[in-house]
Amino acid sequence: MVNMLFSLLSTAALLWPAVASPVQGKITPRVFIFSMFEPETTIWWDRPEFDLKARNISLPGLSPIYPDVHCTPDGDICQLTTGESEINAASSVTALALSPLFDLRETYFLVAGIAGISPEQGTTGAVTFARFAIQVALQYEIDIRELPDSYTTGYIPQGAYYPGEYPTSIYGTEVFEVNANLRSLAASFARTANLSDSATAISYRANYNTSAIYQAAINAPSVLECDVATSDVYYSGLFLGEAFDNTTTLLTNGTGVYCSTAQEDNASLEALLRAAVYGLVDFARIIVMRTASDFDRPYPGEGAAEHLLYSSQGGYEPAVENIYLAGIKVVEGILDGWDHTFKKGVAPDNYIGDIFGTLGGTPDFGPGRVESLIDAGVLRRR
Ligand SMILES: *[C@@H]1O[C@H](CO)[C@@H](O)[C@H](O)[C@H]1NC(C)=O
Ligand SMILES: *[C@@H]1O[C@H](CO)[C@@H](O)[C@H](O)[C@H]1NC(C)=O
Ligand SMILES: *[C@@H]1O[C@H](CO)[C@@H](O)[C@H](O)[C@H]1NC(C)=O
Ligand SMILES: *[C@@H]1O[C@H](CO)[C@@H](O)[C@H](O)[C@H]1NC(C)=O
Ligand SMILES: *[C@@H]1O[C@H](CO)[C@@H](O)[C@H](O)[C@H]1NC(C)=O
Ligand SMILES: CC(=O)N[C@H]1CO[C@H](CO)[C@@H](O)[C@@H]1O
Repeated sequence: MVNMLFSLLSTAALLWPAVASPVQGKITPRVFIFSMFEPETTIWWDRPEFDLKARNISLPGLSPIYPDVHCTPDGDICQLTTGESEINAASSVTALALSPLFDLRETYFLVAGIAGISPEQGTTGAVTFARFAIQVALQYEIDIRELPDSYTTGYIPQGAYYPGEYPTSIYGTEVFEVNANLRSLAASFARTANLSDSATAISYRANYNTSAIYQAAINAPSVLECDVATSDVYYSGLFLGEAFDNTTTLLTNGTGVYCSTAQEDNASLEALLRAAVYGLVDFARIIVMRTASDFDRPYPGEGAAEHLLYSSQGGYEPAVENIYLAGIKVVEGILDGWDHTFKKGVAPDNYIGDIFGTLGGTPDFGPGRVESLIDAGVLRRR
């Protein structure tokens, strides 16, 4: 493993000047697809619409196992594979955002990955578009065996004393809000897709029919507008699902809808936000699309470990396929509407940015700019 890593790194280092020198001017992609791991990457390849393997560009700072950005010949469409989980996503997106090879000021970013799904909101194979990304596990945690009886979950917001209390220690990456008007446009493009499903997914999801609150789980996959929870820990089960659903409600002041669950989005958005502060990217041009590969909790009567480790949910293949089937409609919608809509941008009506109000405006979640900077330890209370 160490040897492989070394040789990948040194290959990237050797290729760097060779690849960089022929670039005339900067590459100005109209759409940048963010994939997180290999199946999400290759599902876009060998397609009739465009050839992402035409240009491979090594960038310092990318993952050692995904060292290249892939682009079409004209650079209109590019793809980054971040690597999985928060650290990989933050590092890779930072490297891209700061790269001198790209001009990303007019670029639309399409985060396109698989995810878990709450059966209260949707089903496997569903395609979700988020307005909020919530870093749900950025909390204190006590093992359930040492937990006071009155606590409903082992997760306690940082700086709080009880689950459900608003955190008073703020890091700044807890919640991100993206352009809701752009999200609706992207979802309308995706709704023209014929989504994939599988026989195994159909029979597994039928098991959720016994609970009245899981009726969204038993329908065929569709396109949904609901929010994404980010956690490095790949969790499963009723209580964690409920706990992070509660966290989503708390951190978005009741606006967010806990729906899909993944390991990267808060990190990718933090990296884009930092670049947006310097005008390198436009934070109003981000689409977070997650397709559901599995449920975040078992069906009534099934054990959590059985559900996570042994069940055949049948959602993985359709979820990966639906990244392309729905995503291509979004990419084509942006390219087809470039001249009259997307070049100038889709103005947001909602607040966009982080809990600190870093990009300006007043956050519609959180305790407000001043209070959150106090809770971050940056400002002092007068
Ligand atoms: C780009 O990388 C992919 C994946 O490694 C490879 O299949 C393709 O041939 C490469 N393209 C070029 C032009 O070298
Ligand atoms: C949708 O896809 C399914 C299977 O992939 C196919 O059988 C069906 O004909 C398609 N429907 C439309 C309207 O294209
Ligand atoms: C739920 O689905 C299962 C499996 O398909 C079926 O056996 C059962 O009758 C259904 N129950 C209800 C309440 O619809
Ligand atoms: C989530 O919040 C509800 C309402 O406050 C509460 O009844 C429930 O116990 C909470 N769930 C968990 C797992 O903390
Ligand atoms: C969000 O909720 C917190 C805690 O309940 C409250 O202090 C804050 O003022 C609310 N923020 C907004 C923007 O409504
Ligand atoms: C739990 C965790 O590691 N969360 C990370 C989310 O992303 C930001 C940076 O983008 C990190 O600061 C957090 O630590």
